[in-house]
Amino acid sequence: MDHIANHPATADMQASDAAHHLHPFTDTAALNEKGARIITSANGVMLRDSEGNEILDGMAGLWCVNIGYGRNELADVASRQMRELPYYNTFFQTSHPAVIALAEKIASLTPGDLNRTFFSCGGSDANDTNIRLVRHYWASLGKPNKTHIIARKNGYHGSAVGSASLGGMEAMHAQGGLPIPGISHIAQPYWYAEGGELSPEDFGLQAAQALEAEIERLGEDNVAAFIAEPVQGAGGVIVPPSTYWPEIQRICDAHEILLIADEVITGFGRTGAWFGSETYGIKPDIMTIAKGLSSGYQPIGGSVLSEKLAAVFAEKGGEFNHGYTYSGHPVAAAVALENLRILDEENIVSTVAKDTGPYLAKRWAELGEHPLVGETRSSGLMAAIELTPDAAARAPFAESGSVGPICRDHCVDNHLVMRHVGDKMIIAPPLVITKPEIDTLIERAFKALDLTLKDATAQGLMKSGSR
Ligand code: PXG
Repeated sequence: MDHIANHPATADMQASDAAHHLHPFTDTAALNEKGARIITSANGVMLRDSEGNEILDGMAGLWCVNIGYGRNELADVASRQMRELPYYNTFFQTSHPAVIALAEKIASLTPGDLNRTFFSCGGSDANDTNIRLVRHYWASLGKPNKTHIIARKNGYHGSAVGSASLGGMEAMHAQGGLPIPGISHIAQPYWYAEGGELSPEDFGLQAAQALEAEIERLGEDNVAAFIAEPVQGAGGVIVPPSTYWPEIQRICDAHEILLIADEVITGFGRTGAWFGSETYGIKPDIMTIAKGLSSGYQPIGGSVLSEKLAAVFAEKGGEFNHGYTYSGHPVAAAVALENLRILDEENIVSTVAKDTGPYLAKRWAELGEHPLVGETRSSGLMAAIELTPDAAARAPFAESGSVGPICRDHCVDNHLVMRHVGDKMIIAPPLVITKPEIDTLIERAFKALDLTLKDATAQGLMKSGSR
C-alpha cells in the first residue's frame, strides 16, 4: 500500500490535535486524555494508522466511501479540473461543463422523473435547502400556509440548525434550543425496540399511520412535507417492516404532502439498488443526496427534484433566494461524475444486489447465534446487530449504552471499524468489499463479541432493564 510515512511521531500529532482541533460529535476531554487515532492512508477497504496498523473499514469512512479508497482516477480528474477551472459559481446566470454533465448523469440514474438537482456541499445543507424549497413551492402555488414539516424521532438529517431540527435526535435538540418551530416528529418504524407484541407487519402499519394522525392534527393545509430516510442510518440501521413504506406513500399521496427521501446514506448503491427508494418502492418528490455521490473524495450533495416541483420553479417560482458559494463546485462535480462512472461501468451496484449483499446477509445472520445478540438485520451493505442481556425478551441492558462502547473498542483493537449506536453495532463497508474481506469482517466481529461478553459479565453489566 502506498502511504505517507514521513509524518511526525504519533504522540506529537496527538498533542497538537488535542491543543488546536475541536472534533465533531466528540467529548473533547475524553478524547484528549486518550489521544486521537490518526489515519494516514487507505486503500480498497483498508485504513492505515500512524502506527502502521491496518484496519478494515467497516464504515466506509462515515458511510460514504462507496467505491473504496485509493482510486487514482478521481485524483487525476480533480487535478485536471483544478488546472482548467478550479472555481466558478453557478449563480447569476452562469454554469460550467462539470456541473452540467453531473446534473445530467444524476437525472439518468435517479428513478422516475427526478431530473433536476440543486447542489450543496453535503447532506446537512441539502436538507436545509429542502426546508426552503418545499415552503417556496407551496407559496408559489398560492398555499403559503403549507409550511410545516413532519419528520421522525431518531431520524438523522444533518447538523445545521434546520437539518438538525428535521432530525429526531434528542441529544442534539438538547443543545441550542432545537428544533426550530414548524417541525414535528412521529414514531420510527423500529420493531425490535418498540414493536412489543405486534408482528413486524402490523407494527409497520401502525408506525406509518402515525403520519396520518399527525397530518390530521395539524390540518393538511398547513403541512408541506414529510421527510425520512428509506433505512435509518445514524439511528442504528433501522430497516422498516415491509408494510411501512407503501402506507407512508399512500398517506402522502392522499393528503397532498410532499415526500422527501433522505438518500444521503442509502443512495448510490448502499441497499443494492442505485437508491433506497427503489429498494423500498418509494416515489419521492425530492431526494437528498451526498456521501456516495462522490464516494467522499470531495464534499458535495444536493436536492434532486421531480418534474412536478421543477416545473413550478421553472414557471412560477420567480427568483429562489437561496444558494451556497460552492453549489456545484467544479472540482467536486468533476470528481462526483468520475465516481458515478466507476460505480456504473464496474457494475458495483449490481454486485451488491446479486453477490456481496446476499453474502453479507447470510454471514451477518450467523452473528445472531452469539449469546450477546438479540437481532441481526441488513439491507444491501448496511447492517446492524442488537446487543442484549436476554435475546428471547429483546431486553435492553439495565445500564443502557454501556456495552456498545466496549464492543466498539474490541473491534478497533482487532483491526475492524464497527460503529456503536447505544448498544447496537453497525456496519456499512465500502461497496467494493469482497467475499473474503466479508469473512474477515465477520471473524473479527465474532472475536469482539466474545471479548465483550467476557468484559460485560465481569463488570456485572449483563442485567436486563426495561424500555
Ligand atoms: N442525511 C442523512 C441521512 C445522513 O446520514 C446527513 C443527512 C448530513 O450529511 P452531512 O454531509 O452534512 O454530514 C447525514 C450524515 C454517523 C454519522 O456517525 C452519520 C452522518 C454524518 C456523520 C456521522 O452515523 N450522516
